[in-house]
Amino acid sequence: MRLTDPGEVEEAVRANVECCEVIDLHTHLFPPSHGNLMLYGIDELLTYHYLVSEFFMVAPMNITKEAFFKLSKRKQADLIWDELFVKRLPISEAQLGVLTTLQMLGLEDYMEKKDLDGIRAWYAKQDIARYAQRVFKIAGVKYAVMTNVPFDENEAQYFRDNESGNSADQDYPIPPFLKTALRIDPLLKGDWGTICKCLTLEDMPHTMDGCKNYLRLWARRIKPMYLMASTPADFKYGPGDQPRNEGWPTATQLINNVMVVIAKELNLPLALKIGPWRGMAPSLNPCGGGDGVVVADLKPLRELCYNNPGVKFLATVLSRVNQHELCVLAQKFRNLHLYGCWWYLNNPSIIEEMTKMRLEMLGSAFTAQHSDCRVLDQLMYKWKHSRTVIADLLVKYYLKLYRLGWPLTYHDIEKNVASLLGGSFEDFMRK
Ligand code: FIX
Ligand code: ZN
Repeated sequence: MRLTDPGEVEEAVRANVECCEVIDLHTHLFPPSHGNLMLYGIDELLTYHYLVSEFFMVAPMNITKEAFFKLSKRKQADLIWDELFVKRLPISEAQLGVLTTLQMLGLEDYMEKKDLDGIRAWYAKQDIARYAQRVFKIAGVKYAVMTNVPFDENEAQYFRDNESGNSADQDYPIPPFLKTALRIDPLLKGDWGTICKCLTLEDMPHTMDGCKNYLRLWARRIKPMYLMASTPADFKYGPGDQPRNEGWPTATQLINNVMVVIAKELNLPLALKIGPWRGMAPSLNPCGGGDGVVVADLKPLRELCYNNPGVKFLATVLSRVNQHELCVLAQKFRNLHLYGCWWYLNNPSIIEEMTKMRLEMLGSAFTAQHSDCRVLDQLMYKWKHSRTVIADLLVKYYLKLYRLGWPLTYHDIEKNVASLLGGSFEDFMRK
């Protein structure tokens, strides 16, 4: 039925953005069956690498990073709680995120008393499998795509025996709310050393063919939704690219002769994550927080899309400066789909700016957000915070349509919101 006044439009938008079951197309979550890899709970929330970095901005100088990283998770969490939540008002996005999470779990009483041990005791009573389901339900996430790194033995061990790729055959089935993605950064890095070590583990020759067989094997094992890789800060593609070591293939050769070939053969999209500067602040590397950002050269993305019309690319770019250029690329190449506000961009003010730009340049043919969660519980706050910004924006955009006299129905809004929060991604994957 047609919506007949601005109030109805606004109500329809807010209700749909709040209730839409989203697809989270990039996270670092794991299922409960993957042991310690699955992070959840208050100590993990407090020691999220975003918060560790913020902690060291204000921590007393006598707490060295070396000493801090030797402490147990619990002790690290105590220090962070004390400096960021007790001594100061927790107003950064990552700090507010912890509070939103506690509120969404109904733990306001503990929060009001700043009772960290009470929160810990609450968590200790949870059954992890049931809790995981509950978090997905509260967050309104239909499924989240994991990041599965075959080059990391800690992770690989959980998939190694699963040649058939049929989750029903596994001792530890992956729950339906988690999907796999095969992460292959060493190829984009031209890191032949790491690749060779892993080829040896699988008894495969140190050749391009060996490398292709390695990816085929891992694709059979984990049945990924897509292949994914992140660029190094000094990424070069094409003529200027040099091998990292004498006798090694270049990143360009690995991309052209292995990555793209396998993506085509297995009909898997390539998700490219462009713009981090890995290990920029090495002393923060132990918590995963040492990475910075660079303004990237997007010519390689253009070349890849242009030269491989038969391969689909998903892309997200870390620098704010690159966002406009990325939108132009997405408008021109129908094999390119943009997703999310990644990492340093996942802040309300920047989500607002980027989503506006994308709506204006791409309509609804993009995916507005992904969470990048490392800790299960973060799904709740990251999606809640994003939904708030997206709803405020969409009210304005749909009201423009309404004021122009376009016949808007509740169903139109429901469909459009679903597109922006995962539907466009699924359409792109199907096309
Ligand atoms: O490369 C990535 O997937 C990044 O998202 C992570 O490495 C990063 O540490 C992160 O957690 C960002 O949110
Ligand atoms: Zn990530």
